Amino acid sequence: MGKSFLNPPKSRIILALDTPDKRSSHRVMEQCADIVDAIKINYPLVLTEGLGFISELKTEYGLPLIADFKVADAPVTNNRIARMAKDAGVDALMVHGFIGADAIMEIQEVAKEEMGIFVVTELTHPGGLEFTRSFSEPFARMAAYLDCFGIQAPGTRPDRIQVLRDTVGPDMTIIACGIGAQGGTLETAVQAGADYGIIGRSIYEADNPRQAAMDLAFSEAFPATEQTGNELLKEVHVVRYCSETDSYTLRAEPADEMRDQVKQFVQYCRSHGIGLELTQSEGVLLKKKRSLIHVYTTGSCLISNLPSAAEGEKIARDFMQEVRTDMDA
Ligand code: BMP
Repeated sequence: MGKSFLNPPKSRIILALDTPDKRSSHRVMEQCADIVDAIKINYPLVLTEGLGFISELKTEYGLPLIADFKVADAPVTNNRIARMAKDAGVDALMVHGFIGADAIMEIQEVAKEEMGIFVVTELTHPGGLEFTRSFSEPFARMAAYLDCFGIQAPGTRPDRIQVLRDTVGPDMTIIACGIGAQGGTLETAVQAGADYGIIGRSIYEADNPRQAAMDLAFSEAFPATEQTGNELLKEVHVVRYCSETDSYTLRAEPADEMRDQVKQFVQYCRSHGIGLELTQSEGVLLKKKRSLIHVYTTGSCLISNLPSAAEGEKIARDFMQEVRTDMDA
């Protein structure tokens, strides 16, 4: 495997810093720099603030920086763009796959060992299905053959991430766009084979970008139970954030010593007509304020319709306490 141009994944968030200007960018970065793994910067911000802002961000926050310039031109122009990006201190440059192997190799010549190349494969929006879908596997195969640092994949389509991971093998870095505002989730993207998720609006448009980044971070990095530390819950993590309804879905696993009690509780609810009975294997559905807890017969819980991850964690804890009290009685 070649040089890595990014830090090892922690939160697995690459922040799409698509903020309108320097001031708003610094406001978000000051809150999130210690949570996100890297920054991705796109044309609008660079066109507003200039390439010098890339160096400023790098000096200020010390994070790897990806330039999402989706380079897609004749080699003479691609090379100039790549050189300017490299001189500005960019760590990795995004280029379109459709420019072909020779053009990508020329960009690699410019980048040398100082800048990684991410090849864009399949776009996340519905139009991405029209054309890019048909070519995403050949693009990925080409990127692997040319030994590029990584590929972009659609976080909105985990099944496609899986196909692309199978195509490039285990070592290439996959960054998945479309997490959060476009409907993808970091958990499913990572499970499908992505290394990092690119998240923009769900963080920088949030009232509290820091909290949003913490909530969206990959659960292994910031497990909610680590913060609450209690013997009722083994694990709580966000599995989905819906930007349209601004609501969260969490999965909660009872502590090992609680699991049998939760299983018994499901049977108790079913035999006493409590909650909404689902089929035998699916457990019971319980309404808690404006949220729903789906308690599976295995004891696992899926809590949906939540205004925040913190609220979900509280509901999970209260629920486990209720189970313990009822089952002990
Ligand atoms: P947001 O999380 O706000 O949807 O931002 C996604 C970012 O990823 C944007 O910078 C966008 O240009 C980029 N992106 C994308 O959304 N879909 C793609 O297929 C490729 C992208 O680079």
